[in-house]
Amino acid sequence: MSYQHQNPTAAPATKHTEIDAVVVGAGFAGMYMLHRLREIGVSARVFETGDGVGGTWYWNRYPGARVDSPSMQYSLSFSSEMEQEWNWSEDYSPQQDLEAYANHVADRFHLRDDIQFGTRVVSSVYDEATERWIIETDRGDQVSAKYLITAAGCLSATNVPNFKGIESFEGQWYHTSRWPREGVDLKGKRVGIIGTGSTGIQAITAMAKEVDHLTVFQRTPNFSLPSNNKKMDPDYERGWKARYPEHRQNARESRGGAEVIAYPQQSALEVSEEERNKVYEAAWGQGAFTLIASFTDLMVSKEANDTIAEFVRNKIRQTVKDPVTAELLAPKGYPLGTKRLCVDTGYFETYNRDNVQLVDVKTNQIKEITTRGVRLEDGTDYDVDILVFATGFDAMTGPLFRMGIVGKDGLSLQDKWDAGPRTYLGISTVGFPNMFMITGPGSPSVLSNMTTSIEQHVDWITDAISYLKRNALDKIEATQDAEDRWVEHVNEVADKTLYPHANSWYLGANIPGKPRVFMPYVGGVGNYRRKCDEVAANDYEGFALGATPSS
Ligand code: N01
Repeated sequence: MSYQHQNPTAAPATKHTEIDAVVVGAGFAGMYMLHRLREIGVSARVFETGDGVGGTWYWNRYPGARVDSPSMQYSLSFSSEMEQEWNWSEDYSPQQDLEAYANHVADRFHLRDDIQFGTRVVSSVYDEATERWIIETDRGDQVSAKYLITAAGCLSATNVPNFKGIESFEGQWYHTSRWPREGVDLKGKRVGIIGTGSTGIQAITAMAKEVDHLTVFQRTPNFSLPSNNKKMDPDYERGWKARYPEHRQNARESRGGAEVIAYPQQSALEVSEEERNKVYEAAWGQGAFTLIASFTDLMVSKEANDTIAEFVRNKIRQTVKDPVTAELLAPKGYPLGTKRLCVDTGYFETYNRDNVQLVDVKTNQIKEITTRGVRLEDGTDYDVDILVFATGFDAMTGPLFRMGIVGKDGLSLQDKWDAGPRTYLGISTVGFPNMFMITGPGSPSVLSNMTTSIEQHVDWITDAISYLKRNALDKIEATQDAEDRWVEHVNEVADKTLYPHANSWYLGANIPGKPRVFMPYVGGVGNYRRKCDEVAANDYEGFALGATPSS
């Protein structure tokens, strides 16, 4: 696959450029949004911090970066020609393939003409006098837009913990989501990595094969399932393509935005231990998230969850040869799936290598970064040449706050969400008229196959703007009552599950001081879509619509 990096980009916006819509971010969400806005005759400008398209797949180029939704489903469905013509090389695509695909989308639909790269939105202020958004960038652009559409992703605001002494480190350090395009030469190096979430697990597995020595600093072990990734079987791909519309429809109606072959019908507690383990073994063999769909109650009953958690812990114990390391890697104290499940390609086996050492930084925390590496509370020093932070993101709200969004009455989004995000459908928030969030907090977003959820939001937003146009309207804002009821519903469904039982980034628990609120909507992609469609069919129930005096 080849693509051009130096394709044309939109000319910088001049001061006070007037435009219908500003879209922030040129990942799959921003690109598809631009495409749809053009279709309905809405002028748009996309601002993108990076110098290329792809969002997550532009930034996260650390060794081992790979998607954990199946390639045939983690892709855009809006163009059946593209769907048929594009070929994926593996069941679970590596970053390189996904970035190439993103570039293909941009080229195929000539999207770069309206994307301004290398430009960060730093301020987005709603001007009540003109009822327009004034958007400013770090390159001095000032644009006035009727609509502000955020497409900056849920996991794009990087989190580097505030470790004492980090500035004194004399080696090189990197956050995984800001990995240099030219790569990092790890050969012969002593590397330390902090963090064992989805990113750490992938990076550790890949880097261990390259480095001289790898020290893994683990605070919380994670449940990780084998992907069983392999080269794409051309027959499988052909078969899938022959029934693409049906597969896509099933994904749209599913719980998680990806087609499920068969939904479970039984509780894990209804069957004998022997029968249960047989089901788990079969699902383990199929790989990735199949395991969590083995029984109906794994995410709602602690007792049921304990059975699957112990099954996975036993797999870890069987894989890792050193029993002390195995026990440190076996997650305890939170239900499986309540922190994002990880998917790997030989992660636990990595700890059988002579050049990999696991260090527990839960009981003996990181005290500081020294000139030569990492020092723990008890004074133990680990000297490294390169330090890698796989320490995650200020999820969901972080990317929005970094855009400097200020709505009516001078209220910043940050202040409005001081106690946690409040939205209607995860798309809109009271006090911020004509602002749409793609995969915002309160929508299935990170609990789903992202491409399915992105397309659903973009289509809904496009329909909403078309509706306004058709009815000579140009103002849309959630009502307080609708927002309050939606927030209540989001919390209610989350509280019926085990999700709130872990310190996860879903709850903001990874960022010191962040309010503890469960952010994504756990009610399922299919149910959520039906609710959104119902709102639209009822003339945008729960929204106040209007026309600006000059329109
Ligand atoms: O980030 P994370 P991530 N001292 O927040 C540790 C998606 N994704 O980048 O758990 C020591 O999950 C932290 O420890 P703890 C996916 O949705 C998808 O890995 O807070 N350690 C944790 O181990 C994923 O969930 C894909 O105790 C510290 C780690 O850093 C999301 O992105 C691939 C620390 C952070 O884990 C984020 O994943 C990759 C400290 N002070 C990512 N601070 C695929 O599709 C943090 N940690 C495959």
